[in-house]
Amino acid sequence: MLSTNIFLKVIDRSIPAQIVFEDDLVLAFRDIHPQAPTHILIIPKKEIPTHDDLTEADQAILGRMHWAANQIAKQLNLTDGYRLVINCKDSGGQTVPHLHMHLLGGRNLGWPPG
Ligand code: IU
Repeated sequence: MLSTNIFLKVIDRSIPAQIVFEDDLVLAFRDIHPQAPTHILIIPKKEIPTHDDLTEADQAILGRMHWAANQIAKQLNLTDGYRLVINCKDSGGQTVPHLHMHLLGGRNLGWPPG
């Protein structure tokens, strides 16, 4: 079940977050319940609830989210590799209704995911 959109409060700075990257389209911050030594969430500043809600006009945002992941991985020295994950809606394990990409690294990640 999707909860309320707490990430809007991270964007407007009404709740604190450890921000590691920001530009005009995206914001990235440390996950409060990290699943790996490095666990970052990369979100669009535009309100997009889920991956399923993307439109053709959002392609630049998606591209920027991946570019941010590339830059953050370098910034945080994830030289051995990392994983990018987008959970979509209830069956995909999404709990916060604002599109977000997980960047996980710093340990060997198992496959398949749970
Ligand atoms: P999910 O893909 O929707 O399941 O991921 C949501 C993530 O948001 C999850 O890893 C939470 O730990 C994380 N998170 C957070 O970093 N800060 C918050 O205030 C809340 C959730 I609520």
